Amino acid sequence: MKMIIAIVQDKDSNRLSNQFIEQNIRATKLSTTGGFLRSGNTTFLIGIEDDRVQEVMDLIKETSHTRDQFMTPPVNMDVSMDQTASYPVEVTVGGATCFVLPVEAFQQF
Ligand code: 2BA
Repeated sequence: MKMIIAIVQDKDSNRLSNQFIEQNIRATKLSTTGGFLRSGNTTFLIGIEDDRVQEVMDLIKETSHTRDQFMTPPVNMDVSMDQTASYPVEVTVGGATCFVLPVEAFQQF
C-alpha cells in the first residue's frame, strides 16, 4: 500500500473529489495554506493499493491545472522608515504537487 499526498489548487479540488468518489478511491481532504503564497490550497491524503497508484496519479494529472497568479511581496521599510515600493510578481502554480510514500501498516478499528 502507498500513501499519496497531493497538494492541488482549491479550484480543482471539487472535481478531483468527485472523480475519487466515482472511481471508488478513498481520500481525505484537508484545507491547507501554501507556505509561499500564503493562500488556500487543498491537500488530499489517499491510501491506495500499489497497483492503483498510477490510476490515481493519472486522475490528479488530468484534473489539476497550471495557473498564473500574482503575489505582492511584503512592503519593506528601511532604517529611515521610508517605504520601498513592492511590485506584484507573477508565479505559476500547479498543476499538483504529489508525494508517494510507502505505508508500513494499515488498520481500521
Ligand atoms: P505555495 O508555497 O503557496 O507556492 C505557490 C507557488 O509559488 C509554487 O507553485 C511556485 O510556483 C511558487 N513558489 C513557491 N516557493 C517559491 C520560492 N521560494 N521562490 C519562488 N517561487 C516560489 P507550486 O510549486 O505548484 O506549489 C504549489 C503548492 O504546493 C505550494 O504553495 C505548497 O503549498 C505546495 N508545495 C510545493 N512544493 C512543495 C514541497 N516541496 N513540499 C511541501 N509542499 C510543497
